[in-house]
Amino acid sequence: MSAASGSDAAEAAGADATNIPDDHPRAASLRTRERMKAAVTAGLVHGTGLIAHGRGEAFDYLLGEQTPPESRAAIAEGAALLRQARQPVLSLNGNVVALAARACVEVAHALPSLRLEVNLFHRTEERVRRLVAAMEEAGARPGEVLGPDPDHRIPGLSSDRARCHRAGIGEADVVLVPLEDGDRCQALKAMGKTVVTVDLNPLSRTARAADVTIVDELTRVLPLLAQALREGSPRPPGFDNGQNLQAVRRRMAQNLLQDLQ
Ligand code: PTJ
Repeated sequence: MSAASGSDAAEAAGADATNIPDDHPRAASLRTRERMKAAVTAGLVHGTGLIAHGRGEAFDYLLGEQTPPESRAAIAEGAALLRQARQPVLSLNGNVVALAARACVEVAHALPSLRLEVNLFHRTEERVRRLVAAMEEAGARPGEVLGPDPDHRIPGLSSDRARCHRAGIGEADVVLVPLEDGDRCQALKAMGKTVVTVDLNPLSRTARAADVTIVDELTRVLPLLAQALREGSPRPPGFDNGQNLQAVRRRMAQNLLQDLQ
């Protein structure tokens, strides 16, 4: 499959791969799984991205598969920080592009100062090129997505994720890093940056280290975030990330304990 085929091709391959009946109670979730599998075949998602996706699904069960009020508050806070930023950046990995390329473009176009940058843990130049092509196929302007030919490093990170662009993550003051793998969040914080993350796991190192953690499913978050960026929603008074995370954990625990119908 050519690099230019991108996530639409992954979607098409996924849709063809299995016949999931519309009336299956988990049809939407099963289709997303097929899309992720196809995105691995298309060279967009790393194999371990499927494991990350499964972990996300498990936490989404605990959340009740809907956006809770705590996440709405975190989205409003994150949007306010991004709007105030001198140089905001949305960091893209394989899972993020496969799940939500168009929604990421929508977020970028809702805040024209925001830069898009592909930054990978399991970096290969081929996968970076494919992900940039998938973003362009989803509506990003040619050259809008940084990623190939990085000219900067995040200090204190030994993984390939350190390789980034000075004009993107390097000089960013606020970085939105969805589906993050932990150590980079701490490295970005050590550089003095403000980190906003989207992570269904409220216990993860990223969730606890970020300035704003949106505990919710990425494809539910991005349209709400784009709307908040466009409308300039007010900042929630006294937002505290630690308290917000605790409230989400409590909500998950209550969901686990409640009697099922
Ligand atoms: O494309 P690469 O090479 O940069 O690799 C990307 C992955 C995702 C493989 C890498 O960053 C990784 O291994 O991440 P982790 O450590 O598994 O963390 C991903 C986090 O995202 C986990 O805490 C999941 O619960 C969460 N997550 C998974 N899917 C979603 C999600 N959060 C929100 N929405 C989702 N759809």
